[in-house]
Amino acid sequence: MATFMSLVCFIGRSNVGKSSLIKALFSMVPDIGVRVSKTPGHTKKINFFKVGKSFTLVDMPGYGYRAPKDFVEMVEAYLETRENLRKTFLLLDGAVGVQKADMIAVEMCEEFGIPYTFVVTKIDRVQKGELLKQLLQIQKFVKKKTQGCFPQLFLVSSLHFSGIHLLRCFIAHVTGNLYLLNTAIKQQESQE
Ligand SMILES: Nc1nc2c(ncn2[C@@H]2O[C@H](COP(=O)(O)OP(=O)(O)OP(=O)(O)O)[C@@H](O)[C@H]2O)c(=O)[nH]1
Ligand SMILES: [Mg+2]
Repeated sequence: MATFMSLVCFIGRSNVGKSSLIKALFSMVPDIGVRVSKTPGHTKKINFFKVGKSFTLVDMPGYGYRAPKDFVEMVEAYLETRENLRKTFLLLDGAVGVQKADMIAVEMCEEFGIPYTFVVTKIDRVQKGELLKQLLQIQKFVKKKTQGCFPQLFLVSSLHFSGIHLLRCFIAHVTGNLYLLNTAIKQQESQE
């Protein structure tokens, strides 16, 4: 039944790359239809993408610049009541790390005891030294300021598909779908 389907949710500042990440993660599912835009604040509503009968992905509107005015009410009400939410991925831009606006999402997850994980995005755009500096700061933040945050960071570039497969496996794992992912990979390999 749809209401008991596992959910994974993607949240982060406007333009951080939420919709692009969902698109990259599910490039194997051609009709998923995620929309990406150069204009921050593109995703205004909570969007749901059902992945077969296995689970549903939730693309949240961004917060911060050009966020919908009712962001907190809308997202908080949603996250608070979802018992089947397996994981919330909180996206951080690799160039800037944790920003003031991210505290809205961190506090929401901590307050409601929502299991969440940081994903560092757009790593193709950041120089290695700068990225390392941001990663160390994020790790320090996770250790000192959070309780419910998964300690492992995921690094991704949706443009170059870096780190995408590892995150796919993690999502399959947290939603209990590793078997399905393996089957999909084998099917794809046999078609190549
Ligand atoms: N270089 C690079 N650009 C990216 C990457 N991911 C996203 N972008 C670009 O960043 C911009 C915003 O991407 P979206 O995926 O729409 O961001 P969003 O977080 O969904 O934005 P809102 O819906 O407005 O909150 C687009 O121009 C993307 O092409 C990446 O990994 N590398
Ligand atoms: Mg979006």
